[in-house]
Amino acid sequence: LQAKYLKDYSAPDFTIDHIQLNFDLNEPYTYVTAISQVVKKNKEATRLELDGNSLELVSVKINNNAVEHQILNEKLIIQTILDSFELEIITKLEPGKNTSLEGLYLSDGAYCTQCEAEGFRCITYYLDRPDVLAKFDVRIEADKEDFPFLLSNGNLLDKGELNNGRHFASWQDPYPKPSYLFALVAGDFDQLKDSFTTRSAREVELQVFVDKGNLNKANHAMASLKKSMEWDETRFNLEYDLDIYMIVAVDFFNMGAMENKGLNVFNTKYVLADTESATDQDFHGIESVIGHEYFHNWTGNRVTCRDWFQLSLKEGLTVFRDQEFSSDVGSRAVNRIHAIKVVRNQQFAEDAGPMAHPIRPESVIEMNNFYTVTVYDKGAEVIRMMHTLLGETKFQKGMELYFKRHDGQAVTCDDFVSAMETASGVDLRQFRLWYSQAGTPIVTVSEEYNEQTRVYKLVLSQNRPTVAGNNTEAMHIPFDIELIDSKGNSLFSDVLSFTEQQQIFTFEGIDSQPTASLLQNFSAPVKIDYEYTADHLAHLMRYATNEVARWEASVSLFSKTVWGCVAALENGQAMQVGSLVQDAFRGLILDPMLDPALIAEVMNLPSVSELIEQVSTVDLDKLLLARQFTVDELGVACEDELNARYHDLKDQDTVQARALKNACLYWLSRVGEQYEALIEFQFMHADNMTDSLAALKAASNGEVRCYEVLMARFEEKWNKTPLVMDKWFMLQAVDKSEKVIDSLKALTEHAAFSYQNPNRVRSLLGTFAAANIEQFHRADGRGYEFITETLKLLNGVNPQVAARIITPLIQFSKFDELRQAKIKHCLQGLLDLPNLSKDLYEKVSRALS
Ligand code: BAL
Ligand code: ZN
Repeated sequence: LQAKYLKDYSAPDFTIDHIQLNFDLNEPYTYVTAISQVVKKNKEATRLELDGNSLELVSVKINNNAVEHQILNEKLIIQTILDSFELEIITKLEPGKNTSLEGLYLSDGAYCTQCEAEGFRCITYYLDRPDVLAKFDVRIEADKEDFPFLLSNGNLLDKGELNNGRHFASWQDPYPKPSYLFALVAGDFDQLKDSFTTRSAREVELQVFVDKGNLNKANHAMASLKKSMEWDETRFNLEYDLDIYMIVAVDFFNMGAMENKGLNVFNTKYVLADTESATDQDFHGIESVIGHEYFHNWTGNRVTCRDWFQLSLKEGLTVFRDQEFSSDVGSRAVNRIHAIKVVRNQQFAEDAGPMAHPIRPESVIEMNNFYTVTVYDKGAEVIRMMHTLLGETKFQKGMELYFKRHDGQAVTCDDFVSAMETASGVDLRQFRLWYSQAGTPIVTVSEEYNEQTRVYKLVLSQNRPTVAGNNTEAMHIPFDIELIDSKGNSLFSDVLSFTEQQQIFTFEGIDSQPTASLLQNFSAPVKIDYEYTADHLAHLMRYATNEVARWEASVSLFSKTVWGCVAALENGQAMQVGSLVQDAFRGLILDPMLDPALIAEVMNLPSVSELIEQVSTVDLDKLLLARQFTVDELGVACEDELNARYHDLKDQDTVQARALKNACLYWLSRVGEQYEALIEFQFMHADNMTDSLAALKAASNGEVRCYEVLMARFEEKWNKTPLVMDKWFMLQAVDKSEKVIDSLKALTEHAAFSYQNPNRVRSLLGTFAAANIEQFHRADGRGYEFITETLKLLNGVNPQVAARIITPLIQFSKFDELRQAKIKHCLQGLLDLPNLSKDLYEKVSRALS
């Protein structure tokens, strides 16, 4: 299997400026006729090579005449001396058998497509690369009764009846686009309609399509879409450009959603919601993903990527935009904390594992493996750093110039940075290293205070991991700090421009040793190496001006306590959670000035995997004991405060109140048996999914006796609602008891479970691997074996989903030798599979090399 390299990029020899696509949708066979207008770009070229994947070719014609051709390594090759010509290709597909959910497939009786990154080549032979932009005309024919809606990109031109109960629709997209943005949907849906008037007074028709019977669950998605459209006009000065915007929710989908021009296809998880069946977190997720896909219309569709190595050009930027959207319409601090956790928890782990890559990767075997937290979330942090360095006004000037220069083009990450640089006048030459350098830099901090001169010095030095083939020059790190005096007054607050290997920052007129709040707001995706004292952190928890910095201090204080307990275990001493730590958390729970949702974030203590990210090797068994001990001690110490806050909030109907109330319940669940009744009461009387699910989670966490009964009631009520069953499957997957693997095996036979549905697989099996640290990493290796068996099965069903679920199995470098040996044995078993997919091959071979 051959890797592709960024350095080998060359512009295409031929391009296609128009394509007419005709779909004759039928089971078992669907015929696709593609008529492309091909234009030679490189005068020397005589060989047209079209991409294909698992296609059955029916015929090929040039200018209406059959033409000689060859199929080599899935590519269709035609020799030609013509400068421009019409190419007609007919292919025969079997959508009903397509379980990979790439290209054209059936999802619960509806046809739909997924073409990003390279799925269009599963539909027809084509120049399937993002720098070939064509205008698409699409005609769809299907049975009218089973598929009353026939949808594609752009505007509806025509529709009508045909013989034999069939009908057709013709669509035209006026904007040239790469093939990855093509979409087709045909099915029977409920349709929610609305409209949006843009600020230049154009009326846009909005339509959300959902499975029959779900219309009442589409309102939040529609409201989110309108909010997104308005926000993009206000904050980014960007207006929608077609007369219609459609969103279709499908149950079988590999990703969260897809930004196809004018016709977004969504995973039902990010569309369907009502308070009875969806949590506050689900509502938030929907708003943010609807926003994300909508924002792609400019950052991704109007200006797209030259090649797939540039994926972060559209994804990093669009994640940044969706984060800003969520922060402008909701709590900025809470949204920032969520984003920081994703990077610290998942991206740092990726950077430390075999799949480490820069946000602009340099080599790829399977592109689907690079829709990663690095490209997306670290990519968004890189955009955020530019925003920090430039400020909002100059950043927006940069965006304006970017669109002025590149609207309608396929460009590179460097084109984006250049636009930012030219428009702002800020030198970003050194900053560009963030695009080419993989790994997480570590910033070591030391300080000096001189009472006589009243000078305080902060010494920063940066260490960058060596990742093969990457340079290790000093990077430009925006380093946000605050200095606070002993009374809690702020002495200094600004972003330091840290650009050298080692740099000393001097502050004059400082009357006493200050407490430093470092890397505030996570101003760069780096780790900090600094010996905080518990007093220092408790001081920051109380006095840091920045709310995120206060949360940050609590994370560090908790982590320090846990690692202190691990050290005690190693030295044969008793574990301890000091009174300072207890007081800090106690004070916080009752703080009347803080947003309850923010307190809930603090109480949502760092998970085992977050803690593992803080060290280079880990004794997992000791860490599990130490963390649980710390949590339990804090629960007991704060019992009165938790109880008081719970009862104070229990009847308040806001997202923030529910978040804190349920955090209190979660902590209380392990304090004593007396809280079982409270958990049960909340479950039985909840009128919304947030509270029901929180009660179940507390019951599971507290291992209370009624847990099984509550789970059974929940199942009975929701077994016909797949998205809610996913929540139930997730709870099953994090069961910490020894019997969990046997239970999960049995649950794969559950009527609501299917290996073919990515949401089900991710909830039951993905959650086990990613979130049940105790049982996945059990010392006898059964957790690894169970997931390996699952992966062998999924390899043949849906390679993309398999390659997502394998992540925890390849991130093993911090564990003990025994566990590593067991994992490697499992990975070798996968590598030996005769039909191993490219997706799994790339990850397994990197892990074993
Ligand atoms: N482009 C793939 C899905 C997304 O990032 O929006
Ligand atoms: Zn995206």
